[in-house]
Amino acid sequence: MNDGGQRRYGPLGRILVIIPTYNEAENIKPIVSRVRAAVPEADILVADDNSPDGTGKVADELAAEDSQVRVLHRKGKEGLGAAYLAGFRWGTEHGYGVLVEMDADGSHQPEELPRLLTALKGADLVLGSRWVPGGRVVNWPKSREMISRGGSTYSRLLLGLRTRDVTGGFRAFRAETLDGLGLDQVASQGYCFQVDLARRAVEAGYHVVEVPITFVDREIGDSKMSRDILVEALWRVTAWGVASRTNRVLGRKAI
Ligand SMILES: Nc1nc2c(ncn2[C@@H]2O[C@H](COP(=O)(O)OP(=O)(O)O)[C@@H](O)[C@H]2O)c(=O)[nH]1
Ligand SMILES: [Mg+2]
Repeated sequence: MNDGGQRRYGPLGRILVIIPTYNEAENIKPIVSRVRAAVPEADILVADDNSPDGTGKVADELAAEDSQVRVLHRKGKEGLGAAYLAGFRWGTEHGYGVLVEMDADGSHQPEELPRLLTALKGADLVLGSRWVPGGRVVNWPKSREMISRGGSTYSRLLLGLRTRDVTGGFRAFRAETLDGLGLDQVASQGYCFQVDLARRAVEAGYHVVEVPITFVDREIGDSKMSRDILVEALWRVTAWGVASRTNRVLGRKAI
């Protein structure tokens, strides 16, 4: 918990990098090898939603060659949130002390992961952040940048968060932090999953640190961002904002 920086943090323990995939057959090999090179001690869990393009099969081939690569085969496309929840469950059951979220498409650069892990030595949760000084985006269409910045600003205002990048998906959690987030109650499926976890961490009083990252737009494959995902994010964030304000007025604890 955050007690003004006085807390002494324990060692990080074993690291699991969870990579959710849906149709990332061409991206998965390069990203796995970059993670292995950047953080050789970390294990990797690919959480694939039965991608029609055969990503799961490519991941199986990688796992067959390297005992530090594992694959979680899920039965169908259930969204980013559900894939991460399954990955977190697998990771905590297998005794990992650190669980990392990272996209498969190269937008999150594995070479920046050591900086996130260093910051986690003195934090409960580290967010890779595009919107703090030193953070930036490369090759992202202006429209996507507007949606992302707008989503962060809207979430920050409604939920009273001080973190700048609330929607990003390059993060490192201590396992104890995940234990305290009430993951059983998380219903968010799409990208608002990231907002949901960030607000839960802040509300639980965890020490959340942002580390600047350079986010590079994917070169291969398609984004899974959709209108449905945006609509889900908008209504959920609005509902959380209204609920936390109402609870504050009534003196109840928000969930
Ligand atoms: N397992 C799983 N992975 C997903 C799903 N939706 C997106 N992803 C993965 O989540 C990561 C981020 O998605 P991406 O399409 O790059 O989103 P964008 O960067 O916001 O355009 C990528 O690694 C995707 O393959 C899903 O429904 N299931
Ligand atoms: Mg992407």
